[in-house]
Amino acid sequence: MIIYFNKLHRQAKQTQTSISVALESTVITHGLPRPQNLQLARDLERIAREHGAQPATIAVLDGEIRVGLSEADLERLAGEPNPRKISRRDFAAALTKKWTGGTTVAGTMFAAHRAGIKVFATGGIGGVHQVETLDISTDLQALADTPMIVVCAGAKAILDLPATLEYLETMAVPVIGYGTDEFPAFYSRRSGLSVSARLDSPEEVVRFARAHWDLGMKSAVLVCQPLPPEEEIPAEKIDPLIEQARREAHERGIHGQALTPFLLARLNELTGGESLRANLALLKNNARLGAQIAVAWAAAAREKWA
Ligand code: PSU
Ligand code: MN
Repeated sequence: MIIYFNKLHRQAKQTQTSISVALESTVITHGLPRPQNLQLARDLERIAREHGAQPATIAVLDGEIRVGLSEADLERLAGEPNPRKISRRDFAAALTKKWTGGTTVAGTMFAAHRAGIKVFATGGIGGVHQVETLDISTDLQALADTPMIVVCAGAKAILDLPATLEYLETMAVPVIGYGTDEFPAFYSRRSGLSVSARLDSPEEVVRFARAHWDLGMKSAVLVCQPLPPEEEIPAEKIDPLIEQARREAHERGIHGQALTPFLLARLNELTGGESLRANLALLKNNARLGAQIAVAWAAAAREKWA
């Protein structure tokens, strides 16, 4: 397997103590419009650094799995005319066919885990879609079998949230409310659904994850942070628009990999850009928390091996 690490991430693998936070790239290639996508990619890296962590944006460029991108790589990815959306099953195709594309939550976890990175920040995870056919994101399976801390703002109401949470329970993935007892619903801070535990600081998250893995668990720890209150879109406003976007996807026969990007883009139109602003704000919020958790993780590791 070919995984190209930049120098810092090679060190990360060797020492296990360097402070890295993984960032996904499907959000750059498929989740956000241009030029906001490139600006966001840069902002997330800057925020991670400002909070003491080394950002590792993960993507596939010309069939090479890259953990840590240069500024030129970011620019290229954000402007790529026909980028692929690369999830776990797609890596062999990406390598042999020399694809360029963004890695999903599941794809990013695959590469980050192999690079020895413990913490990953994203916007929203994929989940169980509300469609007639079976559509369950591989993100859920990746969370089931990859021991990493994943920071998100929950899953958005384009998904079947109760079914998504049931699946995570079946797969033994702890769903942590960060500063909340409720599962956040991406654009909304609340969903009426419970998390499995509440934690209130990066140090608590690290202690929890260590306990989870010391018990021999193989699953991820999913840390769900509600978006900032001033960015929230009330459920009464967003839910009917989500319903409309879903109906349109159905009418136009959009399904599979294309479904999530279509729903995100359509919601942005229907909300006049409000959903995009919320999305950008929560991504930044999560990059900050991811960096803080990575710093706390490294401090705990140093203590252990001192
Ligand atoms: N949620 C978002 N924005 C995104 C995605 C999810 O708010 O861009 C992306 C993530 O990369 C996630 C993927 O892993 O969509 C899920 O796609 P699917 O439902 O096809 O598994
Ligand atoms: Mn799907």
